[in-house]
Amino acid sequence: MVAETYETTGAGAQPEGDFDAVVIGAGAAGLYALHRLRGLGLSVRVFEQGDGVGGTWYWNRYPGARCDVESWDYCYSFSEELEQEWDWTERFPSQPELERYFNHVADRFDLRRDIQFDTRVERAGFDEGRNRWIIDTSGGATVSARFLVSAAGCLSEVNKPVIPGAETFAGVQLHTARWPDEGVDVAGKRVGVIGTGSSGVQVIPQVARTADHVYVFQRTAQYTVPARNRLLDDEARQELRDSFAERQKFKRTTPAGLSRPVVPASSDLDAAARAEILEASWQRGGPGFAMTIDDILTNPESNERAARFVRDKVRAKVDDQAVAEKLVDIDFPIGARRLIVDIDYFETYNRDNVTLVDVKAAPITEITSGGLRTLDAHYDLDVLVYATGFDGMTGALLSMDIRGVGGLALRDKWADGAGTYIGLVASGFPNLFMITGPGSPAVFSNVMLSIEQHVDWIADCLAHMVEGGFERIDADPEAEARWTRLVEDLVARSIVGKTNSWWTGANIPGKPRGITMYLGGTHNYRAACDEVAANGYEGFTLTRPADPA
Ligand code: N01
Repeated sequence: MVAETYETTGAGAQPEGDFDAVVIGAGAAGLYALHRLRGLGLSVRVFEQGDGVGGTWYWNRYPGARCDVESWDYCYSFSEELEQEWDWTERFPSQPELERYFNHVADRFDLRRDIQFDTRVERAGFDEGRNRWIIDTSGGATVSARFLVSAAGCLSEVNKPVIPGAETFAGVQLHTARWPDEGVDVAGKRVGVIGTGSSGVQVIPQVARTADHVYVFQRTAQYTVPARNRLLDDEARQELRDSFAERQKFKRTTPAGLSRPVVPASSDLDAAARAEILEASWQRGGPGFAMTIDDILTNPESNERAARFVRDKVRAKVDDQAVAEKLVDIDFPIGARRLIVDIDYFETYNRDNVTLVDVKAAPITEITSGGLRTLDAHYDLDVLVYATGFDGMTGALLSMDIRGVGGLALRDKWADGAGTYIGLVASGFPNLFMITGPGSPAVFSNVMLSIEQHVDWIADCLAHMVEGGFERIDADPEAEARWTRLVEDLVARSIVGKTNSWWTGANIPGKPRGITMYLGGTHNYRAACDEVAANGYEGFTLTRPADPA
């Protein structure tokens, strides 16, 4: 039967498969969702646009790609056996190691048989007559599912700015998040890199090792702190194994979902004590730097002291002080953008084959067949790397045409901002769940722990529906409005986002501005979600087949 409010564009009007649940994406979230939902006895199909598992760690295979959450936290915790048998080799895991890990998980839990690779979900429309989603895929097939779960990721839709003349470039152009599996040989080549966010800061030192010359096109200087990555030895791994249960329990009580979080020092300190704490944090390395003292993110003076500390460190690392001044010309508080964690980034500017180009002073005007032109110069290039990031939080969801009750498009619902209820559902889109969606802590947390919490909540909700004979769940608009206000209030009270970045949507022309992540801490978020469930799915309307529409 064809939907009353939705017409498929797939090869046939009749669904080619009926599932209890369809999951979009086979990254960390999709894999765990498949495992949990299959465990409920549901029939599940995962559609994945790549030809392998791992999501972020499948796509971002540029040299230097590495996670800035420590390996012992950036992993699943649902299976102690999995944890006990896997050996992390480094403090901060690299892309190849993470890709191996997700492949291991897919094999260990026999997940591949329910994943259809090389297949994108293009459209999904809710059939109100049958309370099912009708889903069109890139392969032309149309399937239906009672439940639709987006595990499409919050940093997966690539942002590649349109620069005049790009199509004329004779060399190789590529985005860090679409780096080819076989790699790119930059030896002896002139390489341009646009962007100095986390991706740019990781890839630049790597390409500089073999390229003839690297031109870094920096528009916004950024705070970046050393990773102090290190190898883990057998003793460290044994200690992690032995502490598994305790760490899993503890990280669920912390704001960022980390088992060894930075515990902020009280701000009641004199200048010397502050400097000592900042120095200790700098030497420890990792992204906790802006959390080291409890007022850095709330008190502008304290924030400026921490920012000055970083700027002075950069000046000490970079030989050419004119270059150093460009690298520290930062006009926003530390922590207002995601803090970058680097390995040898600033040291790279001491190489003869690296040039920093300030494209805030002289913006990029065009790409030519032979390179890139700014207002005041032309740079001859063989390879042009876009380290220009993502359309975060909503990009992947809105790249699909998702239509809810009355044919309402999610794009239209979110035209002025992405409102959700508890970050997991959008009112008017029944039986659709989002993992790391807007209004959830998403990447403002240890995303692996957040993913598990989202999936567990969704799975418990579906089990409740199956047991209770419900076939439709939708959030009440008032509950959604209340949650969205809470998310906005938390953002308003914080220094976080007090500048333009992907966090605020400012990197995408026309995108509504505002942070759509829940900043109240994963422990509080978990409690809020649990309370909704404990109160009989408060804020939702659940419907049985016999109930009037
Ligand atoms: O992207 P970004 P990213 N002309 O948006 C520049 C996660 N991540 O891929 O700031 C010139 O941060 C742009 O300049 P500006 C992590 O959450 C994690 O680096 O807009 N420049 C900026 O410098 C991170 O926050 C890891 O002025 C242009 C850069 O491109 C998120 O992903 C590693 C431009 C984009 O920076 C995104 O990081 C990698 C233009 N037209 C990513 N357009 C780790 O775990 C854009 N830019 C370590």
